[in-house]
Amino acid sequence: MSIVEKEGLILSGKNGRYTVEAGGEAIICRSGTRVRKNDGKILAGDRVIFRDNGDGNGFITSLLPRRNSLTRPPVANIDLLAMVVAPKDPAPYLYNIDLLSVIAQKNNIECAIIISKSDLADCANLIEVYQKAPFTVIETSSENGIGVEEVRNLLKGKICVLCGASGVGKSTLINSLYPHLKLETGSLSEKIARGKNTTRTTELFPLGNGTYLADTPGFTAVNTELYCAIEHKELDALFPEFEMHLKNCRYTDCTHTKETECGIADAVKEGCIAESRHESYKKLYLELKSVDRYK
Ligand SMILES: Nc1nc2c(ncn2[C@@H]2O[C@H](COP(=O)(O)OP(=O)(O)OP(=O)(O)O)[C@@H](O)[C@H]2O)c(=O)[nH]1
Ligand SMILES: [Mg+2]
Ligand SMILES: [Zn+2]
Repeated sequence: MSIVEKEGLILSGKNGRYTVEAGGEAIICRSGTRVRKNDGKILAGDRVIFRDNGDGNGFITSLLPRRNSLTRPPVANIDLLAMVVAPKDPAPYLYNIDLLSVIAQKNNIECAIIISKSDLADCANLIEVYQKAPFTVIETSSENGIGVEEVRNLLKGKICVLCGASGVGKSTLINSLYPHLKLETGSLSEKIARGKNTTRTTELFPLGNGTYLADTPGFTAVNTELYCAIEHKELDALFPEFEMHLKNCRYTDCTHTKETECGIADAVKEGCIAESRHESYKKLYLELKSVDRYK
């Protein structure tokens, strides 16, 4: 059998074995240490050149340039980062969502907010916060099917990543979108008892017509591990809703943390910017500033 070089997409990888999709087929590949040494880790979403043995196996010979990549969750070439947040069980911790949105903005990745478990509590407040951001916001419930079609439309033709705290219902939502996947899900009490996520690896599912969706393990905490080297001075540009108000700051070097005559603080008072977003900004600004000092 002749060996051909092909281009493919990494769906998942474990212990040096990667599942590569090419022409609608999944090929199990190993990779040369040279590929990993030169280019770093191979991630789900990476495009690669591989030698197809023709028997379902192959060998990755090179990694093609990336448009973007994240280390947590580890995915490359992302079109859409969909952040899932529930009104309760678990309670929303918006700082983590805002931190993820900043990382997405820095990497030029479109952001959306998916509110899950809308059957459990009123979501009006969460919707308002993120519509002002301004992100696409979709209210969903896997319990009664609300919003599922809207999410399906949002994902169409894109490489998408679902992320959010453990237990918000990412895998359950993927199962209601694409029941054939039958992903493992788990109750909060089971997760707490095991101290573990139900989803433990990041995997990209091919859903046809150029749509790919990654389920990721939920985070219990996102620390400001500087996965994408954000400088505190550029942080205001990574909150898109701040932009039109920056001109109203009295001082050109306004940090929007404590100054008087600050356009951002005024916009919060007027209800144009959500207070929680400004709180996240201030917290992250101080954290990044303390890190920058030691650089
Ligand atoms: N009431 C209600 N419960 C839901 C909904 N979606 C998911 N759940 C429940 O929430 C629990 C957690 O769901 P998972 O889908 O495992 O959550 P996950 O975000 O994938 O969690 P990790 O994989 O640990 O990150 C399960 O018990 C689900 O049945 C929903 O829309 N409404
Ligand atoms: Mg899961
Ligand atoms: Zn200001």
